[in-house]
Amino acid sequence: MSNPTGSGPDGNAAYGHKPFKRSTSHFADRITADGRDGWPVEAGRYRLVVSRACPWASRALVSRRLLGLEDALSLAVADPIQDDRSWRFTLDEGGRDPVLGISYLSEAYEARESGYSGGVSVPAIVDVPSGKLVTNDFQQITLDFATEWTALHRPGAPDLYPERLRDEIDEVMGGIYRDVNNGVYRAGFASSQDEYETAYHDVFRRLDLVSGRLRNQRYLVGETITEADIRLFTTLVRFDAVYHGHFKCNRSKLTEDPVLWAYARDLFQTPGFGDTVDFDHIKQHYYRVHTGINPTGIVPLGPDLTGWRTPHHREQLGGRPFGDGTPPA
Ligand SMILES: N[C@@H](CCC(=O)N[C@@H](CS)C(=O)NCC(=O)O)C(=O)O
Repeated sequence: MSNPTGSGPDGNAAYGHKPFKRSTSHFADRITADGRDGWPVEAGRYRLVVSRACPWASRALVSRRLLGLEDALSLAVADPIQDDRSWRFTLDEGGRDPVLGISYLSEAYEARESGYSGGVSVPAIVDVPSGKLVTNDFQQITLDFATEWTALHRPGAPDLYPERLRDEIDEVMGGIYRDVNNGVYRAGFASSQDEYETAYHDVFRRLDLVSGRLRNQRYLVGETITEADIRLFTTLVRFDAVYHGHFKCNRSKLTEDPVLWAYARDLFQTPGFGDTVDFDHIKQHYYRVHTGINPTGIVPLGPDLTGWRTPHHREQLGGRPFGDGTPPA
């Protein structure tokens, strides 16, 4: 398939000699308890559209599971391979999302803004009655799940963004976003040697720092799982499968850092994390869609995934994964 996402924020647009730059989200309305942007939190009203390949969308998948929002917020899963009209619902019967009745996510963008010609990205939340896109603001969506959707949380839902820890969580997430979540993309889509090397060093400098931080504490901030862990997890779980080879972040594999590998396994084995991961979708997307960096479209068979289920022993560090709450079913 040739360059289906040439103009997308996550596509092959980096070829030229411009540094890779992630576009800012175009639709940043918020769904809030008081509905101040015109979108009140309401059970059954909205549909979350994701690709299981996408790390930014996967944050929303994990957070939705941990908070027990599945009944309140339904889910559409796009085909991991976009075509020239971007994300599509070819996994559904008749190639149509059964709730929204559309074949392409771009139809919800068009319903929101007629003549829209910008990028179409996941995660996206669509208003079911009107079919309009509400938001594709991946940085805000999960924070709002944690703080605005509270009336619809399951009993025992954890507090993923505790007020007293927000400054620390924001600071940790800031470094992780810049150097790791987005750093791997800067390395992978670099169009010059210098740009690649800078990104490569950023990735591993930050991972080394994070590994040091996690040596004696089970989670990134405080004693419990927070938004910061979700955001680090979605990159770590893709690391050996795609970022190490495809994005050339190959100083070391996740499995070669005993601390980070145990931390990632701990989360993977926690209900709400590993059960949202689809390694096949991940590999199909990256290796087949980014034809600029993998022109043959050949999808590697490895790595061996059996290690993800092996004991991690991180419970010895203490910590209370869900605080006073409970794991999701
Ligand atoms: N919404 C954000 C980030 C989310 C994002 O980049 N998602 C990717 C998938 S991982 C995407 O949908 N890219 C559009 C495309 O590939 O066509 C953005 O605009 O940069």
